[in-house]
Amino acid sequence: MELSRRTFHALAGTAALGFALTGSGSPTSAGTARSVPTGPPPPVPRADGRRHEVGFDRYSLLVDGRRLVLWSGEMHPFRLPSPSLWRDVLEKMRAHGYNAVSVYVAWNYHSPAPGRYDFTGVRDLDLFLRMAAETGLYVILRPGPYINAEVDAGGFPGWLTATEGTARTSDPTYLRYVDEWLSAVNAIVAKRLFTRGTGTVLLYQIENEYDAHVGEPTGRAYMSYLYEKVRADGIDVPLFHNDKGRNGHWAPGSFATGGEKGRWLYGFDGYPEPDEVPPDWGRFGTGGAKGGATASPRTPGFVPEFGGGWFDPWGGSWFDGKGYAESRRARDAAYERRFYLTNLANGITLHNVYMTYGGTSWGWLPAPVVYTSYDYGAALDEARNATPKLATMHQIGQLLRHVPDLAKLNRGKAVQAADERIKVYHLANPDTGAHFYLLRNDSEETVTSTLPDAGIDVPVTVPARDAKLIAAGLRLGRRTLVHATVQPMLSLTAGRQDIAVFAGRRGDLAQVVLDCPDEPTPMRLDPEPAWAYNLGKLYVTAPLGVGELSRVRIESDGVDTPMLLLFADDATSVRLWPYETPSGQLLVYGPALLRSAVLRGSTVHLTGDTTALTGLEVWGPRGITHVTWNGRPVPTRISGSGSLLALRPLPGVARPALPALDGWRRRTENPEAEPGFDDSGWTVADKKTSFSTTPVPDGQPVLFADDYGFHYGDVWYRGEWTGEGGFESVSLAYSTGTQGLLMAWLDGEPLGTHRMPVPDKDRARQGTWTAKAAFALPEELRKRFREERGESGDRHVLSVLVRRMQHDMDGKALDTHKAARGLTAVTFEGASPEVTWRIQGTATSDPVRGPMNNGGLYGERAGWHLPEYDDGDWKEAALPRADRRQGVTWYRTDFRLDVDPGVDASVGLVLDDDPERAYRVQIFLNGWNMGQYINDVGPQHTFVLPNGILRTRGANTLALAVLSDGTTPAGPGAVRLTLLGAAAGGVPVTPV
Ligand code: IPT
Repeated sequence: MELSRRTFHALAGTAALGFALTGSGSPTSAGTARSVPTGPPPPVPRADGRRHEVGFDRYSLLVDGRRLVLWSGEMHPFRLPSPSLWRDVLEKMRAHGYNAVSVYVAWNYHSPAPGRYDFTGVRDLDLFLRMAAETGLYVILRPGPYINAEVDAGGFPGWLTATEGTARTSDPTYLRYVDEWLSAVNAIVAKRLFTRGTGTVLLYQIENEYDAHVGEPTGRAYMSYLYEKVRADGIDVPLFHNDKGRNGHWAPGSFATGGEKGRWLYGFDGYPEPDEVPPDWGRFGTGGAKGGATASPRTPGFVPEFGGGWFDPWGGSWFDGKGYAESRRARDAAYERRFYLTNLANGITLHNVYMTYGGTSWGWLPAPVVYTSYDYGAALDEARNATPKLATMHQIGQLLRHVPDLAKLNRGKAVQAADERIKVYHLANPDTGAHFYLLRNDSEETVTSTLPDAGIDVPVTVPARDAKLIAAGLRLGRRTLVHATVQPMLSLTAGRQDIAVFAGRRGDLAQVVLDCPDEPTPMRLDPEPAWAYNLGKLYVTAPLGVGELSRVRIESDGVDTPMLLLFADDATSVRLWPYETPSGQLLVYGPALLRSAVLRGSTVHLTGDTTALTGLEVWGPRGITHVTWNGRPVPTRISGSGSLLALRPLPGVARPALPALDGWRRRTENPEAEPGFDDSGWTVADKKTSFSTTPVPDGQPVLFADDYGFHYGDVWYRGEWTGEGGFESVSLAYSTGTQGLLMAWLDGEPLGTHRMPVPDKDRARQGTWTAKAAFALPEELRKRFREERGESGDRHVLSVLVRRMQHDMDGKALDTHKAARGLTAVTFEGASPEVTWRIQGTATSDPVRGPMNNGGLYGERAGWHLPEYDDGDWKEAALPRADRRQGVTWYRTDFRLDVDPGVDASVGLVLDDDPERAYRVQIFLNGWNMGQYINDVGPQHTFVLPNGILRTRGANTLALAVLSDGTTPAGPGAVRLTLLGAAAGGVPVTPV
């Protein structure tokens, strides 16, 4: 195609006029600086059998001497109880540009009792680490011992709440247990270290946001102890701690680190509110808590946790959870760009987004503050679907991977935008001559401005409360970018051509200027782009999002390799998949996900997902002539852009049909309320002392459930006495987390239900969830007792069920996880009977589903939640129900699914009813406790059922344990399955 001003005008129309004609500015010095050619991206980490060196300087990590920017996402294997699906999430992260995954390991999840540690099944840490290595992701491992993480007791095992000593200090008893835990974890991790070539564990965190004993001997001794312990266990990768804010806590030198230099990183966490101006951390920013200097000048900028969403509390009262759609709206894709790009502009080169996949706090895992879903408003939702927030992550992740210039940045000379509403950060790589300008718009309007100080006199648009990173003087393959008005996304070489991708918002105008000493021959492959050549520069413009992908090919400009420029809006950018193979780089365009690419002979074998009919286009190494998709040959032709282009679109997905849930069977329980119930096997509650932070009331036995080995879920008490039974009233003091409750019966007659009131904010923060339930003796019982008066030897039983919810977290290292759970004191008015208390919680810890699957309901103790339980003698029941009853009623049904094996269907269970009805439901799918629904509290109505636990081809058993307080009619109301996502593709799922 001919190249001239005339061509340009003809093609570009008015859109780009101002650009080419005013584009006189040979921009900055940077634009013309000779930059060094870019090489291939850093190797994808694998368990490759070789030794590796992991070091760092003040700019970045150095892996085998090569700079690495860590772009990591947090997921918690314990929040996805189906190992096959770990792979799904990991592959999605890897494909979307992450190069690392950060994981907490929760002590409580693995340890049902002191000395017992279980890493099998859904708890198989080694399997997770192997999968991460197979996927090509580095791992940041965070085993606590304390993790916070909105899990029960912040990750401390229930049994630790009943032990001596103060947790999170150098207390010897506590440290003895810590040793047990770390020895167990480290035995697995030491075999999966990247340094050894047997895994990809790259960094290891000790403790979590520990700011209680900073500068105190116990704090220093504790941190030093953890450090030495982890080193002694053979963990030789850099260690770090996540400072709660940029306070400089636990910076290098603040405690004994074994005298090792360069083995301890400083990191800090950040969870800014969406309406905040993104904070400057210091190194490159103009402000900063430490007067512009970094808290740790010799280590690279590191945020081990940066908010990728936020957790949501239970509904009702002042904390008022609104559901995760709100979380995702408040911290949307633009939030991510504004905050994360500001982080990069502040010199952060190790960046982990908490959460990237939030998952499910199933069973009794959630801390009192949260309900079952831990979706977090993350980039990948709880049902494993991509959300629009992934576009930000994808674009930045690919950029960091493919543009190594970003790994070593200094602050450049101050640059101001023509429009002062745009804040500019100017960064420069001292070695390559590349310059980056972060343009941030904190205003409420879209702003279009030039950057005359940087020689960029074409207008750059930044939408309201958004940000954009633009580059100048950047080497793209064999050419140099003078500058561009949109963000570069990647640069790679596929076979005979260099490819550069630019991405941005739909409707933005991309204007890209390339150095071209010789007048090139551009070729427009899609209708939108236009160009002009002037004084050694090629000006290309393309409006984003008018079509899908816009392609321009440049050749004959004196460079022997042609270059392909691709322009994508957000929606298109997330369908562009770079992939590295041993024979070279690939770029695939079209499908919803690319999981893998393998070259064999002249064929490239691709696997991945489609969610709708889609085209497929592959740019790859020389000699590739054939393509397969998920094992099937795809007929292609060679396109004008040098790709292999599918002749026909790939099919989308047929959405599987889900059955209605009917055929329910029903059975009531709580025989524990009956006086004649045999409780001889229960534990006598007669202890006199406790290590709980809750005082033992004078003259009463310890009633705290944890002291008797019952750590999770519901707990029953039976107080028995003989003698004249009459009393005026009984006061039951109890302690639970949020949404706890207590119900009581005397001699089989209901006394009533008491719900834990929500304390004021301060008390709630301190974890003070205690109340007294006072029940007066009902008239019938009074009468009965009057009649019985004098007949000595009468036996009375006070039965109490406490839904105690979970242990508090211990964020401030005050042992708040040791606050009692269950009954705490019982006092009678009008009598003083001699009561013998017995207590019963979980029967035995489920060896497969783990210690947090079950509480102590009768049905749970009798296995009513299990698929193998025979409910043949239960009564048939139709939903919805409206029963008024204090106590526990179970509903069971079976259903079959027949999802095509090639389809990844993500299924949820929805419960709905009149919100006035006071009842709650524990949901058991095939025996697994998938969470708790509280009908009159909310906000959660949909519960994700992970495949593997859910049999997508075969029979499933659903059991609902309904706890109703008798003050209103109780359901279940509507109960149905819902399809939360469907893709053709997916990972093979092994039943759990
Ligand atoms: C930070 C914790 O480190 C993490 O475990 C999690 O609890 C997260 O917060 C919130 O989801 S603590 C910080 C917000 C004070």
